[in-house]
Amino acid sequence: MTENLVMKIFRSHLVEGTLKQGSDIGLRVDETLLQDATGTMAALQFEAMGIPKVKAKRAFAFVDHNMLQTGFQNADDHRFLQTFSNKYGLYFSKPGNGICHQVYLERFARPGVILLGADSHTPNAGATGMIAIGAGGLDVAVAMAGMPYYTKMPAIVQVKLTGRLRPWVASKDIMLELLRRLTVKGGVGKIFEFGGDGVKTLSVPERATIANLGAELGATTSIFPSDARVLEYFRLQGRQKDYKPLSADTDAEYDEVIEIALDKLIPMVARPSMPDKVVPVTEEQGKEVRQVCIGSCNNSSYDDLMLVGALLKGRKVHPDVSLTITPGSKQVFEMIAASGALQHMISAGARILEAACGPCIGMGQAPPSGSVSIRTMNRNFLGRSGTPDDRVYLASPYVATASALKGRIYDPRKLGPKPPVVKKTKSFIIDDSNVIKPSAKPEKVVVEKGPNIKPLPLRGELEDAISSVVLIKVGDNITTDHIMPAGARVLPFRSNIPAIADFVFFNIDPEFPKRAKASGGGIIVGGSNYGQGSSREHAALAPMFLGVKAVLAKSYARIHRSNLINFGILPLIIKDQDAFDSIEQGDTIVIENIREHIKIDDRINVSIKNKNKTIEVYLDTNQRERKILLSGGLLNMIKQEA
Ligand code: MIC
Ligand code: SF4
Repeated sequence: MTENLVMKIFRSHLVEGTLKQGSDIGLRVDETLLQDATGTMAALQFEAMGIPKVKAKRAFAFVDHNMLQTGFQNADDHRFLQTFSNKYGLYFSKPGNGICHQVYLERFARPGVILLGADSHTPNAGATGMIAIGAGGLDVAVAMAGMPYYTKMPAIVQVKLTGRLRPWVASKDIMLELLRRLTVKGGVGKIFEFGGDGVKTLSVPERATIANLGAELGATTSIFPSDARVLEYFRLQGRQKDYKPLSADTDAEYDEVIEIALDKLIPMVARPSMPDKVVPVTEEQGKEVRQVCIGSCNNSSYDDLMLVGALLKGRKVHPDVSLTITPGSKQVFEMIAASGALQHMISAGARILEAACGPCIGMGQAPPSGSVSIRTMNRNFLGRSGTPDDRVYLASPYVATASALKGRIYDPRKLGPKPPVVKKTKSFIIDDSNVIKPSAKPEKVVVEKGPNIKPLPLRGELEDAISSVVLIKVGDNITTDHIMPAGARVLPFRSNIPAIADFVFFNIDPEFPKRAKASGGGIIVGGSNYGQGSSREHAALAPMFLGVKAVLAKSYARIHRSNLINFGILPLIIKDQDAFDSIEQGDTIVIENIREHIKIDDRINVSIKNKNKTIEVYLDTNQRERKILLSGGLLNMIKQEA
């Protein structure tokens, strides 16, 4: 039987179900990844399970998001994660060691492995022929405890790449093209497996940029074969022993095939404020630029930054532009310093930031009001930069650097026939001293919890009837950044749900938390692809804390839907447009006999009491999800089962 690559890895990890598209499956998870912004909650949840040591083969915790230390909160979170990791058996990557996805790719990724990470860009590691999936923190905590990851078997789409990229066109442009074609919901319920002749022209860091951006399509993950390019990368990292060849069989079948001719692509940009608003750079050129940010887990590899250094060499950043450069890891930082590229950057006038997420998550470097910021990042959701009326464009390092030099959105092809040639490195600087191994005497380790780390809120069992007011009605493609903003002001409260709850929907409707508290909770109404983007489960936990009982939306993004269920919020689906149109903010929604409905039937009658109207909604859950909902959340269910 011929098999594609995804099937091969899934088959060797399948513990429940059959690999039929749409079926519910359980997968054994080999490794887990936490970062500080989602990891402290996951750590509290793991502790609540009462298990003495992680059972995953390898578990990691990285500090890369909450790096501004304007108060004690973030530093306390770092200490909590470090001592937690020491005690429970996780490898701990210290602040300054780099962005979780870049460090994992450099030092730990291996073909054939399944990684579950509490961050939506976990698929980055798919560049090395492994399955890396982003999930909510609680799902990752459960995997740390040795339990499987449950999901619906996705459709497997082959993305067939042909030819070779032309000069000044980057791997970023391949994904911008896919986002242009498929939109931010085009990948929901799908895995993208890259194949075709063009694959071998792409290095591992280029592949990582692509796999990483698959998150913006809503895909479960993306994967490349493990081939000679992976071996080459592992050699440079001194870990050829981690290599094994792994690819699809010839004539393997896919649920769908998409073709991209690499030599037809041109430099592109995603316009404000959605990653799928993609146009050729030529359509936007000439627009004044006030800020350029190079970095994030999407484009901060050694190759990316060496290129930027070469482009900046002997030139000066435009007087009206603030250019920031964020290396992806300590390794990248050391290498650009040793090679001289860092000096070219500094001398050109760039502002060099520490190896972390930084501007990507609004941790500083908010751009001036209403101005254009070009970023090599993966998300340009309105306000994510920290400036409410930002105009953030996403682009490749070529476009970003050219625009920083010219002060306008600039087509890099006008800089010359070819970009400068960057000398290839013979080996990376290898130093894992910033990754702390778990303690050999865990019983002696005391987990340090500062005053900002508040106990986990839980809800009781699911009630049998809901009578609640519609607190807000929002449109399509609402992101978890809209529901639960990040940034320098809010991120310090990631371990403190009562405090962070005051920021729910802050950028859309700052009165939301007050209203929710005043009416003792309520209902959220959303459009399609509700909850896309970040995996942050705070976008479910904080509404739960405010008493939100249900969301009524046209459709959901995968991770957020699971997070809602994990915290006992009903993710109800409205299929009928008239029904959707008839609900307004302030309406009173009554749902009766919920427990019975969940047990026997997925169709539920909902009455809009003040309008004397009844509409139908659907739950579309599997048995396990129903059990979680009836228990009032996944932690409750695990406790009951124990
Ligand atoms: C993001 O890129 O939005 C984040 C910040 O990395 C999130 C995780 C978080 O909110 O902590 C993600 O992608 O899941
Ligand atoms: Fe960090 Fe940005 Fe990557 Fe999220 S997308 S992990 S915030 S660098």
